[in-house]
Amino acid sequence: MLTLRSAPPSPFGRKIKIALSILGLMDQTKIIVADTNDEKDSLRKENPLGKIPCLMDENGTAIYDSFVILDWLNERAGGNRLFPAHGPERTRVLTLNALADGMMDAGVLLIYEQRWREPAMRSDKWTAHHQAKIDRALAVLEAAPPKGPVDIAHIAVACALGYFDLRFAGSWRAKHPKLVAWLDDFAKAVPSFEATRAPA
Ligand SMILES: N[C@@H](CCC(=O)N[C@@H](CS)C(=O)NCC(=O)O)C(=O)O
Repeated sequence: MLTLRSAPPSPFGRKIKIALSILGLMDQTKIIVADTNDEKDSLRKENPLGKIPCLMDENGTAIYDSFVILDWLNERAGGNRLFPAHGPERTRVLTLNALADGMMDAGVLLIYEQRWREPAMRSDKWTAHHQAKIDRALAVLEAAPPKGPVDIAHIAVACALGYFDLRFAGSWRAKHPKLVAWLDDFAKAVPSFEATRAPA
């Protein structure tokens, strides 16, 4: 069995769960919820960075971060399933995936600003800096939502938007109607998106 350490709200972990489902590998995977705030959680031994997702293969070897896990799963499923093996299309898909991962990173940092810093230490400037990354990325995606068959970038964009729904009350929706429609279509085409929605 594979073991996935993750937690329901994690957008990076959600990408892995959706990929496992698409690749037909969910039956081979045990999911153990991790608490990144708990220093006694074995996660910090599995991934010294203390981050989720972290996947353990059958030998107990830890694989992280989310892109490396997806690359490993893609290989295990025979390759060429989540992203093209080579060429300009591979670069395009992986760049779009990086854009979506960056949106998630910025969103997670905004949440951590609230979670980890005392109110007096919080920086409006720093918050605006990260919010601007999200806003620019959303504008790019609204102008050109992901096209074609579901790939790693589609999964990542959907998980980023799902995270903004969960943590920021869907405030991205009002100004991005094409992305809203795109996410609806994605949810219909990929049932594991709904199945992996974190409770609010
Ligand atoms: N680059 C990492 C980012 C993962 C990440 O930021 N995970 C968050 C949860 S969504 C986490 O583990 N945070 C705990 C911490 O940073 O200590 C990946 O792609 O897997």
